[in-house]
Amino acid sequence: MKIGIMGGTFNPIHNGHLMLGKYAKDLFGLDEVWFMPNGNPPHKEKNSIEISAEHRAEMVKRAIVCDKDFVLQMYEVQNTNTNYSYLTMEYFKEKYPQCEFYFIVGADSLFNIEKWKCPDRLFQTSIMLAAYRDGKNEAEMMEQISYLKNKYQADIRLLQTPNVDISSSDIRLKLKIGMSVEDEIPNSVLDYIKAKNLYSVEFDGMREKVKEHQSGSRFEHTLGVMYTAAKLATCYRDDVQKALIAGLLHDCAKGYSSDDKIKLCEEFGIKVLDCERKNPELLHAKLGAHLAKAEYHIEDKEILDAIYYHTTGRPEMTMLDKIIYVADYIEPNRNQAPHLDTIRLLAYEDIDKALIEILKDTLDYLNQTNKTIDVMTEKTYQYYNQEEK
Ligand code: DGI
Ligand code: FE
Ligand code: FE
Repeated sequence: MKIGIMGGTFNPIHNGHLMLGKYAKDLFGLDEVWFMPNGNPPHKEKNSIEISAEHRAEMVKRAIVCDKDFVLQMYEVQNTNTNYSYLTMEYFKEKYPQCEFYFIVGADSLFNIEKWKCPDRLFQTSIMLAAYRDGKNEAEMMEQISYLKNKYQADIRLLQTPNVDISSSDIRLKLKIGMSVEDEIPNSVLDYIKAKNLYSVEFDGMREKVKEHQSGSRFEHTLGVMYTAAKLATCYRDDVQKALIAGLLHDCAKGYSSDDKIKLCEEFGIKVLDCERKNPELLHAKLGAHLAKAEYHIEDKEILDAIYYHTTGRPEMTMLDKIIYVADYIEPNRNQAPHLDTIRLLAYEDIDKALIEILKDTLDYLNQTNKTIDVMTEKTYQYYNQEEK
């Protein structure tokens, strides 16, 4: 019998894992693939919501009913002190001496496998299948494989898979915000997550309140900004929770008519500039910051400022200001603006450069459409363009 071993946290299991199992099975003629959730992962991700091994295993169980050759292997869940792969595999080897084991790892693992405990003993128990996605550093991978082969007499083979961009951490973020993950995990898993209320987070009723005040597509945009802001905050080590809340509330005043925006601003003592009177739409940012405080009880100045300046930016923006400004422009539902592909990549490499590109394109757009330019938009552009030089 040829047995594939897919170990992992499976927090939660997703279609990428299932596809990997299927490719391993088909390409290497495996008789079974054992999906093996780990009990207590040795290198646990910070801030990830704690989900018990039992829940993770139950999700795996529900996900793998799609294939009769997929098996839930509970060994590491039940043996909480035996999480080292080499020990698990030595145990299987002894218990099932007639079986040949194929240990499936992602490309990342191939590069840090020497940091695992006793990689030499792991290599002795199993053939390694290294998952490889099209177009990703093939040369580096081949080099690493031949290095490991020479050093450990390891049997390592490439497992070529299509490029699916699904990750458990991304799914957890989407579930937290309340975004759809239907294309990323099986329905059976999603039903379980909903029934047990795993991963979801309460935003103190703010999410529902914003939803009431926004059209369907505007609310989708709001969720997209939350999602992108959280990813940018993670990338730049900023506060993810603040980014989520600022994203949630940034357009909370968008729904009012132009007249109401002016009226409300006057009522709340928010000064209305000339250019804002001509383009009352601009006021939703200032009004939004006011409502965030008055109606949503947000006291945090950083969050309120990020909302206040989200349309025009300002000189000396905080990281949160930049995150909301950029996320607003690049969130997944946006598709009109020019250079979106470039700016989306740039945002995670150098947020200031992304900021300048967005300001530049916004000013171009405003000039082309003969719209009045807010002094603050102009100032922001001057400031950052100057900084760059
Ligand atoms: O509220 P959103 O549509 O999600 O995004 P936003 O708050 O950035 O507003 C975008 C609009 O604001 C976009 O059409 C460009 C416009 N805008 C940005 N800066 C200025 C501006 N409009 C005018 N008239 N003047 C500006 O300086
Ligand atoms: Fe806005
Ligand atoms: Fe917006």
